[in-house]
Amino acid sequence: MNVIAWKFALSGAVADNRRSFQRGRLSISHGLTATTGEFVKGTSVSLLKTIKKPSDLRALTLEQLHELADEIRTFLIDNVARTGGHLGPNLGVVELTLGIHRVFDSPQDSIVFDTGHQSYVHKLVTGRQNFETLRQQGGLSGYPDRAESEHDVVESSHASSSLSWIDGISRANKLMRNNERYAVALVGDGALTGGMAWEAVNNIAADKDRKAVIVVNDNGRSYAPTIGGLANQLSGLRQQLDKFRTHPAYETAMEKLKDRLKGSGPIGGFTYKSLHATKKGIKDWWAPQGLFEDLGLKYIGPIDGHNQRAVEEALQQAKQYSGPVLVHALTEKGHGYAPARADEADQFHAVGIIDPVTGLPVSKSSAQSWTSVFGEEIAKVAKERDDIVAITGAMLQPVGLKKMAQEHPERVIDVGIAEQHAMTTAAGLAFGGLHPVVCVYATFLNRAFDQLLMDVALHKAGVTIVLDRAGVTGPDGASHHGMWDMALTQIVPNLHLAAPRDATRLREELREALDINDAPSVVRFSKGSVGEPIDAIDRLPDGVDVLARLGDRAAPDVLIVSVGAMSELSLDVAQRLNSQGVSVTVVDPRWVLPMPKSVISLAARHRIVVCIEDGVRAGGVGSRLRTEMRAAGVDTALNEVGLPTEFLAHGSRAEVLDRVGLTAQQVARDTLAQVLGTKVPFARPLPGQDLPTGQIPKL
Ligand SMILES: Cc1ncc(C[n+]2csc(CCOP(=O)(O)OP(=O)(O)O)c2C)c(N)n1
Repeated sequence: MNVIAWKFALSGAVADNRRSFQRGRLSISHGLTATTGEFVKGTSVSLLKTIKKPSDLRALTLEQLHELADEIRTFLIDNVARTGGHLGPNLGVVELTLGIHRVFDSPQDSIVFDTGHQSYVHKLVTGRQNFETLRQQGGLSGYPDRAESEHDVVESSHASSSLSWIDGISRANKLMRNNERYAVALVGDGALTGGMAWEAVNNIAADKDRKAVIVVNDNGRSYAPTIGGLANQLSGLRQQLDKFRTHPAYETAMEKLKDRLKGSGPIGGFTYKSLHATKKGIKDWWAPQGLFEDLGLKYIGPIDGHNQRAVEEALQQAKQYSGPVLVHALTEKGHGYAPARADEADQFHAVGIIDPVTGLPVSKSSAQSWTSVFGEEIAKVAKERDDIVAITGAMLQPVGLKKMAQEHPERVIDVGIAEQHAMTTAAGLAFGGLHPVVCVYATFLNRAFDQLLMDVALHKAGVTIVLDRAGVTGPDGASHHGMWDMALTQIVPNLHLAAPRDATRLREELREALDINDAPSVVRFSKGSVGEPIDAIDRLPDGVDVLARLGDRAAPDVLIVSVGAMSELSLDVAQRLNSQGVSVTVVDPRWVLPMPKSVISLAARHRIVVCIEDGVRAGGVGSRLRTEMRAAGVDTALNEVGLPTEFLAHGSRAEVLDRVGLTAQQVARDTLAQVLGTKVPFARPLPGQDLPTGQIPKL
């Protein structure tokens, strides 16, 4: 029999959640003491299998709910270990998700998951229990997805937006007279560090008639511990929780007393005010309710987010309150799974394929990642230059800043999930004489575009922006491909943009970027392993690398302009074309902005230019090259090869590239047809050759 033994160390922080029971060969103990258990595959999710829709949850007893929560954790560990995914966050929201679905009525009530990486439990109780192909092409998305279920509302997965969503939904419900409908957001303490969340709270709180419920899933962590003033206050609170327990009876008694005193004349009113002040004083000392109540938002909590009864009582209370309300739940990321709890870095925020027993990766790639090349180099430069400071938006380790942070902690700044703030604070640091390096995933640059344009570029601030995970990323799907950055940055005056093709060029171009002190410089690179070095056969005086010259050098046909990580594919295309008698030059501009002059003059000497990039075609490098060529009077045909303006669903990087035709075979085929004059754009005819007779599309 296939037996998997797991160590469950259910180290719930809260004493009154302590329970221990034996079911089959699964032994789980919730509480302060860690225990171990064994799990027999296939026997442990029988109750979960009976849950087809949220209303099925309402028939369960509290004991059954506990059992279901354990089954869900078992299911998640077993399945996510095989596919990879966001394990820690989902283990932490089991009780909260069950509670929300029992108290509220989705899809009449809208449930919005901030960021959406913690929606696996929601998927399980809304009819989606096939996790075998999670995040794979054709399988379930790793985030909410409207195409999958009517219970999914928001699929954008860029953090801190959920409160704006429920502000809009609850306002619409009111205006449309859907007065019975609630809008509920589940938002992490990490996501609450984003400015958008506070803009939304300011609006939600202003309207007392809204049925808007904010459930804060406070686990003290983003990837790493959440930073900032709010986080410090919440962290102090967690330490106090064992001493001070909230109890709904406390609230109820206070409410009753309040009504009696208020209704009993001036003395009663005075006594109420004093009592109320005392209550607020005690609570404010250890709870952040003042923060929210000062904005006019009703605050409930803090509650133990792993105590099913407490969760549901708080949510019921929130539902009955006639106005916007915030429920503050304390949880643990990775709750119930010892390897996740023991993982200091990020408590299994996201894992690859792991051994469920040990939590260790099944196969450890020895290949070096782009991120680690950057991480090593920035740490080296930081040793050489005191003016280098790095900024991260709650992703210190994922963007490779760990080494620099260990060596120069004072020069690595985590600003929280606050990319807009990161960019402008960088402008301020540059003004103060430093050279800031803002490190974000390429997709999150979108958040900070105005700040890049108006605060950094307009003020000629020497800020370097390092974009990790640029291009097609794969399993995280539409919201996570880094495909917009090159189109966005094209329109920023004076911006310098580098797209290194390998580790050597990344180190080199990073250093070049750090020497630009009067304009923004961007260095963008892909996800995953960096691959073998691709050496140039020649470097032109303006820094452009020639990677290949194949065929007749006196009469070159095709100029391939390869952007960043597309060089391997570009060289493959060149070989395929050359085997058909086409002569090809392949160049890597290294810096695509400003566009090097040598690329324009090379374009003039070829019959067709093919620009290959893994960014969106519209407004991308190819389209910029066309503009620059035309401005220089060069009318050589140009084909922009890149990504369509579409939201590309999840799959592996290779599968997604194949879907959009970004393969060597397809590009070579198209280019050959263009050279032969059977596909537009037609290559310039050879001297003495007739104009192409290929089909011109009918418009
Ligand atoms: C705008 C934006 N920046 C960065 C990220 C990357 N990211 C995904 S989850 C996460 C941490 C979220 O922490 P929290 O909201 O507390 O949720 P938890 O994972 O703790 O459940 C970050 C930084 C993102 N999704 N969106």
